[in-house]
Amino acid sequence: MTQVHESGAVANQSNLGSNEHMAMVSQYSAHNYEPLPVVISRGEGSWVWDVEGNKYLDCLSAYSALNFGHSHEGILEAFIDQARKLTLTSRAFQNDQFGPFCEEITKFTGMDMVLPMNTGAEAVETAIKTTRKWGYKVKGVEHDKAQIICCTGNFHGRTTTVISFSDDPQTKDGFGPFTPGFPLVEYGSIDALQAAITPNTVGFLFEPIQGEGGVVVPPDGFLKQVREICTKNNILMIDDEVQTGLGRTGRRFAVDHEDVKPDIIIMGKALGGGVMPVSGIVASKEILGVFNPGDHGSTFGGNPLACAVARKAIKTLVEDDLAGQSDTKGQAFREKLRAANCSKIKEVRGKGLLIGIEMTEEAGAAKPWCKKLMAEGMLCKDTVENVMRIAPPLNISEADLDWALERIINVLQ
Ligand code: IF1
Repeated sequence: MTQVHESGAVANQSNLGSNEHMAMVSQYSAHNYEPLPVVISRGEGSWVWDVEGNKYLDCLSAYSALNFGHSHEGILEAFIDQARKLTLTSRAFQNDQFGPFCEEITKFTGMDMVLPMNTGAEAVETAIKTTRKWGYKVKGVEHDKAQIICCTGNFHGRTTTVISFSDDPQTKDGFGPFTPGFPLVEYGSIDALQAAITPNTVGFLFEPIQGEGGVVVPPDGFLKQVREICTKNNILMIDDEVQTGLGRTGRRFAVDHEDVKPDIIIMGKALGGGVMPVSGIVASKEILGVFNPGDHGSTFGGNPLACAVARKAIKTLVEDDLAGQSDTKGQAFREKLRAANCSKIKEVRGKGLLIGIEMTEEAGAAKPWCKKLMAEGMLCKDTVENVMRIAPPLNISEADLDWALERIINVLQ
């Protein structure tokens, strides 16, 4: 029997309740996550409904993959239209979405070329392979000696090479041996970066704001100084915008806050419009020119459905000025939250609608507060132990954002 909740949400057709769903997941899925106990069955805009019809405001946006919100009309239309025509050809053949996608995304990013992939980690791996190959073929670094400097507190994905340079024991435990060639420097320290450069250094990989590291914003001017050092030492500035890109921090890309142009921009998450995985890297012709046919690839990379969705996502981002919306709404939210003077909040930080709320010692870990907010109808996630991340869709209404602010203040006071 299908119950209809007062909100008008139609309960899950298969009639299984949340507990039954969670029991199935517990029995049949690896326990590589510990999700909040909410079983979502429908999403629209910034809101989702669970199988019992309860309504929640989504303030995680699938870790910034839902910058356009749930079931965005325009993106769904582009997705369905293309799906009815052509979904996949592999790169063994050409398709009529790939060329326009490449032209539009290179113009959008101000770069010469793109190499499309699917997930963020695949795009990070592609950036690593690109940088190493450029190091050998163009810079002339000794064979198999290339070094890419990375940052403490980094998160760039879960593949074995990418976790090789993580400094979070849990992401490495049990997964060795690891890939060499990734020295770590303190995030935000220009001196540490300068000191780590050797003749074998080919790149510096960084997040312009560290998401999982606790929404850590580097010192003002850091990105400009990184640009100068990379240029001076002929090493590639590799900007991981998988989470911070596409309007999340109040600019097209987080590096735009300092008008800095990296050598490689890594994109993912929201590039897929919230409907499918789309990622890729953009760079100059000199850099992406190192690839010859057969060097690198992917079954789904650059598929016509992904290209159609990504083209619509980029168009929507520009037409709806989602970066501007994110900037304005994020600033207002942080100011109002700071003005509330909640004693349990140590710091409110972030840019645009990538917001971190650091709890005080006595307030303790962030996770219990996320659970309390869930009981109030708002979904968010802790990042490091004591930081709550608030990252709603960029087109969230001011009223809904104020609604979230009210709940946070109520729960924390
Ligand atoms: C999980 C974190 C966020 C990313 C950056 C690359 C990737 C990510 C800056 C890889 C992915 C996701 C992965 C997801 C949770 C989430 C996350 F908590 F893991 F660290 F957002 F902060 N670069 N981040 O943030 O992209 O391969 O996942 O498409 O693994 O639990 P992906």
